[in-house]
Amino acid sequence: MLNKMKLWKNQKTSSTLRDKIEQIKSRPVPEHVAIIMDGNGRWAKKRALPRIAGHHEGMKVVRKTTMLANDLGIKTLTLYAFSTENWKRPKNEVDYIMKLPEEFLDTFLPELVDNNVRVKMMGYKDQLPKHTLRAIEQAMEQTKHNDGLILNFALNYGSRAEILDAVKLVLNDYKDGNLNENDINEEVFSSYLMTSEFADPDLLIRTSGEIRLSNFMLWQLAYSEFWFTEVLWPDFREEHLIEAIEVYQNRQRRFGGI
Ligand code: V0D
Repeated sequence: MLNKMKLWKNQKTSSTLRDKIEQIKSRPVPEHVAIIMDGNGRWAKKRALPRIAGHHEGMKVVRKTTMLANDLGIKTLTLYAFSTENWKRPKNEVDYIMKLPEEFLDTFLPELVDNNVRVKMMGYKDQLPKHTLRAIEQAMEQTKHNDGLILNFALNYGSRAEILDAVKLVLNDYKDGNLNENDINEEVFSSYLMTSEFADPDLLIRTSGEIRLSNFMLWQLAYSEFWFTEVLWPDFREEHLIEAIEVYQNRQRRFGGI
Protein backbone atom coordinates (compact mmCIF):
# COMPACT_ATOMS: atom_id res chain seq x y z
CA MET A 1 0.00 0.00 0.00
CA LEU A 2 2.78 2.36 0.98
CA ASN A 3 4.61 1.51 -2.25
CA LYS A 4 1.52 2.15 -4.30
CA MET A 5 1.11 5.54 -2.66
CA LYS A 6 4.71 6.40 -3.52
CA LEU A 7 4.24 5.34 -7.11
CA TRP A 8 1.07 7.37 -7.40
CA LYS A 9 2.73 10.41 -5.84
CA ASN A 10 5.72 10.18 -8.18
CA GLN A 11 3.52 9.85 -11.20
CA LYS A 12 1.55 12.83 -10.08
CA THR A 13 4.66 14.98 -9.63
CA SER A 14 6.08 14.05 -13.00
CA SER A 15 2.80 14.76 -14.74
CA THR A 16 2.58 18.25 -13.22
CA LEU A 17 6.15 18.80 -14.42
CA ARG A 18 5.03 17.84 -17.93
CA ASP A 19 1.99 20.10 -17.59
CA LYS A 20 4.23 22.97 -16.57
CA ILE A 21 6.54 22.33 -19.52
CA GLU A 22 3.55 22.47 -21.87
CA GLN A 23 2.29 25.64 -20.16
CA ILE A 24 5.69 27.31 -20.54
CA LYS A 25 5.86 26.33 -24.21
CA SER A 26 2.49 27.95 -24.90
CA ARG A 27 3.97 31.35 -23.96
CA PRO A 28 7.11 33.18 -25.20
CA VAL A 29 10.17 31.26 -23.99
CA PRO A 30 13.45 33.15 -23.38
CA GLU A 31 15.61 32.57 -26.45
CA HIS A 32 18.90 32.82 -24.60
CA VAL A 33 19.33 31.69 -21.00
CA ALA A 34 22.67 32.18 -19.22
CA ILE A 35 23.53 30.44 -15.97
CA ILE A 36 26.26 31.10 -13.41
CA MET A 37 26.63 27.60 -11.95
CA ASP A 38 27.76 28.45 -8.44
CA GLY A 39 27.87 26.44 -5.20
CA ASN A 40 29.63 23.19 -6.09
CA GLY A 41 32.28 23.65 -3.41
CA ARG A 42 29.70 24.53 -0.77
CA TRP A 43 27.59 21.52 -1.72
CA ALA A 44 30.60 19.25 -1.16
CA LYS A 45 31.59 20.93 2.09
CA LYS A 46 28.10 20.39 3.52
CA ARG A 47 28.62 16.67 2.91
CA ALA A 48 32.24 16.60 4.11
CA LEU A 49 33.29 15.66 0.57
CA PRO A 50 36.24 17.09 -1.40
CA ARG A 51 35.35 20.09 -3.60
CA ILE A 52 35.91 18.04 -6.74
CA ALA A 53 32.96 15.83 -5.75
CA GLY A 54 30.78 18.94 -5.99
CA HIS A 55 32.13 19.73 -9.46
CA HIS A 56 31.43 16.17 -10.59
CA GLU A 57 27.87 16.33 -9.30
CA GLY A 58 27.52 19.74 -10.97
CA MET A 59 28.51 18.19 -14.29
CA LYS A 60 25.58 15.78 -14.09
CA VAL A 61 23.25 18.72 -13.55
CA VAL A 62 24.60 20.30 -16.75
CA ARG A 63 23.27 17.32 -18.69
CA LYS A 64 19.76 17.44 -17.19
CA THR A 65 19.53 21.22 -17.57
CA THR A 66 20.63 21.00 -21.21
CA MET A 67 18.01 18.38 -22.04
CA LEU A 68 15.21 20.38 -20.42
CA ALA A 69 16.33 23.62 -22.09
CA ASN A 70 16.23 21.78 -25.41
CA ASP A 71 12.72 20.42 -24.68
CA LEU A 72 11.50 23.89 -23.78
CA GLY A 73 12.65 25.31 -27.10
CA ILE A 74 15.33 27.58 -25.64
CA LYS A 75 17.68 28.49 -28.51
CA THR A 76 20.89 29.19 -26.61
CA LEU A 77 22.02 28.04 -23.17
CA THR A 78 25.23 29.69 -21.99
CA LEU A 79 26.82 28.06 -18.96
CA TYR A 80 29.57 29.81 -16.97
CA ALA A 81 31.81 26.82 -16.29
CA PHE A 82 35.17 28.46 -15.53
CA SER A 83 36.17 32.09 -15.08
CA THR A 84 39.54 33.71 -15.70
CA GLU A 85 39.69 34.08 -11.88
CA ASN A 86 39.27 30.36 -11.23
CA TRP A 87 42.95 29.65 -12.00
CA LYS A 88 43.68 30.92 -8.46
CA ARG A 89 42.13 27.76 -7.01
CA PRO A 90 44.34 24.88 -5.77
CA LYS A 91 46.15 23.14 -8.64
CA ASN A 92 44.59 19.75 -7.99
CA GLU A 93 41.10 21.29 -8.18
CA VAL A 94 41.88 23.10 -11.45
CA ASP A 95 43.44 19.95 -12.92
CA TYR A 96 40.32 18.00 -12.04
CA ILE A 97 37.94 20.62 -13.46
CA MET A 98 39.89 20.64 -16.73
CA LYS A 99 39.15 16.93 -17.14
CA LEU A 100 35.39 17.45 -16.82
CA PRO A 101 34.75 18.40 -20.45
CA GLU A 102 36.33 15.10 -21.56
CA GLU A 103 34.35 13.07 -19.05
CA PHE A 104 31.15 14.93 -19.90
CA LEU A 105 31.59 14.46 -23.64
CA ASP A 106 32.74 10.81 -23.36
CA THR A 107 29.47 10.09 -21.61
CA PHE A 108 26.98 12.51 -23.16
CA LEU A 109 28.15 13.53 -26.62
CA PRO A 110 26.11 10.77 -28.33
CA GLU A 111 23.05 11.97 -26.46
CA LEU A 112 23.72 15.58 -27.50
CA VAL A 113 24.09 14.49 -31.12
CA ASP A 114 20.85 12.46 -30.92
CA ASN A 115 19.02 15.45 -29.51
CA ASN A 116 20.26 17.89 -32.17
CA VAL A 117 22.25 19.99 -29.64
CA ARG A 118 25.14 22.07 -30.97
CA VAL A 119 28.12 22.54 -28.64
CA LYS A 120 30.02 25.84 -28.63
CA MET A 121 32.55 27.50 -26.42
CA MET A 122 33.51 31.09 -25.64
CA GLY A 123 36.54 32.20 -23.68
CA TYR A 124 40.32 32.40 -23.92
CA LYS A 125 41.44 29.12 -25.44
CA ASP A 126 45.21 29.75 -25.19
CA GLN A 127 45.58 28.94 -21.48
CA LEU A 128 43.45 25.80 -21.59
CA PRO A 129 45.17 22.40 -21.40
CA LYS A 130 45.49 20.76 -24.83
CA HIS A 131 43.43 17.73 -23.78
CA THR A 132 40.54 19.95 -22.64
CA LEU A 133 40.51 22.02 -25.80
CA ARG A 134 40.81 18.95 -28.02
CA ALA A 135 37.71 17.35 -26.46
CA ILE A 136 35.65 20.52 -26.81
CA GLU A 137 36.76 21.17 -30.38
CA GLN A 138 35.85 17.60 -31.30
CA ALA A 139 32.40 18.10 -29.79
CA MET A 140 31.94 21.38 -31.69
CA GLU A 141 32.99 19.64 -34.91
CA GLN A 142 30.69 16.65 -34.39
CA THR A 143 27.68 18.83 -33.61
CA LYS A 144 28.25 21.68 -36.07
CA HIS A 145 25.35 20.64 -38.33
CA ASN A 146 22.86 20.38 -35.45
CA ASP A 147 20.28 23.17 -35.44
CA GLY A 148 18.59 22.57 -32.07
CA LEU A 149 19.74 24.08 -28.78
CA ILE A 150 23.15 25.78 -28.78
CA LEU A 151 24.98 24.68 -25.64
CA ASN A 152 27.55 27.42 -25.17
CA PHE A 153 30.20 26.87 -22.49
CA ALA A 154 31.81 30.03 -21.10
CA LEU A 155 35.21 28.68 -20.22
CA ASN A 156 38.18 30.77 -19.16
CA TYR A 157 35.88 33.70 -19.88
CA GLY A 158 36.03 37.19 -18.35
CA SER A 159 33.82 40.05 -19.45
CA ARG A 160 36.12 43.03 -18.88
CA ALA A 161 38.93 41.34 -20.82
CA GLU A 162 36.41 40.57 -23.57
CA ILE A 163 35.36 44.24 -23.73
CA LEU A 164 38.97 45.47 -23.78
CA ASP A 165 39.81 43.03 -26.58
CA ALA A 166 36.81 44.31 -28.51
CA VAL A 167 38.10 47.88 -28.06
CA LYS A 168 41.48 46.81 -29.46
CA LEU A 169 39.83 45.14 -32.46
CA VAL A 170 37.80 48.30 -33.08
CA LEU A 171 40.98 50.41 -32.92
CA ASN A 172 42.68 48.10 -35.40
CA ASP A 173 39.83 48.38 -37.89
CA TYR A 174 39.82 52.15 -37.36
CA LYS A 175 43.57 52.37 -37.92
CA ASP A 176 43.30 50.26 -41.09
CA GLY A 177 40.59 52.58 -42.39
CA ASN A 178 37.88 49.90 -42.26
CA LEU A 179 35.78 51.73 -39.66
CA ASN A 180 34.80 55.37 -39.15
CA GLU A 181 34.25 56.89 -35.72
CA ASN A 182 30.63 57.70 -36.54
CA ASP A 183 29.93 54.10 -37.54
CA ILE A 184 30.70 52.81 -34.03
CA ASN A 185 27.41 52.18 -32.28
CA GLU A 186 26.12 49.55 -29.84
CA GLU A 187 25.29 47.06 -32.55
CA VAL A 188 28.66 47.45 -34.27
CA PHE A 189 30.55 47.24 -30.96
CA SER A 190 28.62 44.07 -30.05
CA SER A 191 29.89 42.44 -33.22
CA TYR A 192 33.46 42.63 -31.82
CA LEU A 193 32.57 40.68 -28.65
CA MET A 194 32.99 36.89 -28.25
CA THR A 195 29.22 36.63 -28.21
CA SER A 196 28.77 38.33 -31.60
CA GLU A 197 26.90 35.36 -33.03
CA PHE A 198 24.36 35.17 -30.17
CA ALA A 199 21.48 37.39 -29.16
CA ASP A 200 21.87 38.95 -25.69
CA PRO A 201 20.63 36.68 -22.87
CA ASP A 202 16.97 37.21 -22.00
CA LEU A 203 17.39 35.57 -18.63
CA LEU A 204 20.33 35.20 -16.25
CA ILE A 205 20.20 32.58 -13.53
CA ARG A 206 22.71 32.43 -10.68
CA THR A 207 22.64 29.70 -8.08
CA SER A 208 24.03 29.54 -4.55
CA GLY A 209 22.71 32.84 -3.17
CA GLU A 210 25.33 35.25 -4.52
CA ILE A 211 23.73 38.40 -5.94
CA ARG A 212 26.44 39.63 -8.30
CA LEU A 213 27.69 39.23 -11.87
CA SER A 214 31.33 38.35 -11.12
CA ASN A 215 32.60 39.64 -14.47
CA PHE A 216 30.09 37.65 -16.52
CA MET A 217 28.64 39.12 -19.76
CA LEU A 218 28.53 42.68 -18.39
CA TRP A 219 27.69 44.26 -21.75
CA GLN A 220 25.28 41.53 -22.86
CA LEU A 221 23.19 41.48 -19.67
CA ALA A 222 22.26 45.19 -19.80
CA TYR A 223 18.55 44.48 -20.39
CA SER A 224 18.22 40.88 -19.14
CA GLU A 225 15.92 39.58 -16.42
CA PHE A 226 17.83 38.17 -13.41
CA TRP A 227 16.74 35.20 -11.31
CA PHE A 228 18.74 34.32 -8.23
CA THR A 229 18.30 31.27 -6.04
CA GLU A 230 19.85 29.96 -2.82
CA VAL A 231 19.87 26.46 -4.37
CA LEU A 232 23.42 25.17 -4.87
CA TRP A 233 24.24 24.15 -8.46
CA PRO A 234 24.45 20.38 -7.73
CA ASP A 235 20.95 20.63 -6.21
CA PHE A 236 19.53 22.54 -9.22
CA ARG A 237 16.67 20.53 -10.75
CA GLU A 238 14.14 20.74 -13.58
CA GLU A 239 11.66 22.43 -11.25
CA HIS A 240 14.12 25.29 -10.63
CA LEU A 241 14.65 26.05 -14.31
CA ILE A 242 10.90 25.86 -14.78
CA GLU A 243 10.32 28.28 -11.92
CA ALA A 244 12.90 30.72 -13.29
CA ILE A 245 11.19 30.69 -16.68
CA GLU A 246 7.74 31.07 -15.16
CA VAL A 247 8.95 34.13 -13.26
CA TYR A 248 10.49 35.45 -16.48
CA GLN A 249 7.25 34.93 -18.40
CA ASN A 250 5.16 36.63 -15.70
CA ARG A 251 7.50 39.64 -15.66
CA GLN A 252 7.33 39.85 -19.45
CA ARG A 253 3.54 39.68 -19.32
CA ARG A 254 3.32 42.46 -16.76
CA PHE A 255 5.97 44.84 -18.11
CA GLY A 256 6.48 43.74 -21.71
CA GLY A 257 3.47 45.61 -23.06
CA ILE A 258 4.29 49.02 -21.66
C1 V0D B 1 32.59 22.49 -12.93
C2 V0D B 1 29.58 23.08 -12.69
C3 V0D B 1 30.74 20.41 -17.97
C4 V0D B 1 30.59 24.15 -12.84
C5 V0D B 1 29.55 22.09 -13.83
C6 V0D B 1 36.45 23.19 -17.67
C7 V0D B 1 32.05 23.83 -12.53
C8 V0D B 1 30.73 21.16 -13.82
C9 V0D B 1 31.74 21.03 -18.68
C10 V0D B 1 31.93 21.02 -20.14
C11 V0D B 1 32.49 22.03 -15.38
C12 V0D B 1 32.61 22.04 -20.78
C13 V0D B 1 32.76 22.04 -22.16
C14 V0D B 1 32.19 21.01 -22.89
C15 V0D B 1 31.53 19.99 -22.28
C16 V0D B 1 31.39 19.99 -20.90
C17 V0D B 1 32.51 21.71 -17.74
C18 V0D B 1 34.15 23.02 -16.82
C19 V0D B 1 33.62 22.82 -15.56
C20 V0D B 1 35.34 23.87 -16.99
F1 V0D B 1 32.31 21.01 -24.23
N1 V0D B 1 30.88 20.67 -16.67
N2 V0D B 1 31.94 21.46 -16.52
N3 V0D B 1 33.58 22.48 -17.91
N4 V0D B 1 31.97 21.85 -14.10
